[in-house]
Amino acid sequence: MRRYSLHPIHRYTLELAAALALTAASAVTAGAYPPTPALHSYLNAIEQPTLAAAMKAMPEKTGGDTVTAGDLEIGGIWTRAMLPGQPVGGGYFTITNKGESADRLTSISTPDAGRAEIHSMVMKDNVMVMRPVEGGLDIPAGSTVELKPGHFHLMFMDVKKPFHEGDMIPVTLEFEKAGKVEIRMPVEAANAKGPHGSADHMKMN
Ligand SMILES: [Cu+2]
Repeated sequence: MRRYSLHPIHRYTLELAAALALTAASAVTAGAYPPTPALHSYLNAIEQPTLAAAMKAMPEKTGGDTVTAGDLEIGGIWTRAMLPGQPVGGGYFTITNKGESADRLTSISTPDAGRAEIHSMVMKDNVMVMRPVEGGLDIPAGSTVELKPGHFHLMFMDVKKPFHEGDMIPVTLEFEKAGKVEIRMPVEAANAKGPHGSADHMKMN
């Protein structure tokens, strides 16, 4: 007989509680419609400790999803909230090339910005300035390339609506070999230094 650490019915309750909490939270945040009476009675039926346990059991997210495309693994994905009227912003992630041949990130697009470029930081007259990376960003075989503040980064320009903390920005990356890869960038606080849950992020708090 198989032993469960939690009786199946309790596990189900936990999952249900978590799902309902998320549904209720997004319904309230979206403001599109109020939580339905049925949802209310479900929530009332769930004991507070159960709900708290369910919330606690959910894993901490670090920079959204990790996306695999061929030999490439993209993780630590994040972007930053913008101030009202700020038309540009950076995008960050880490690309690991587990393959035997180099690839190259050639273009970026998102419905949330008019334009997106890959930038590097270079010294010019003793000042660090941003520059578009000509011909794309090389991802050498067996290496990891980090896009982070002060280094390589994506630059979103002509942003239609300032990115808001908690939003997800859909971005299409295009690689020479791996082709088109869809990622979702979680929007962190305007003063964040790294993806949620990372050491850099912790230092800020
Ligand atoms: Cu830039």
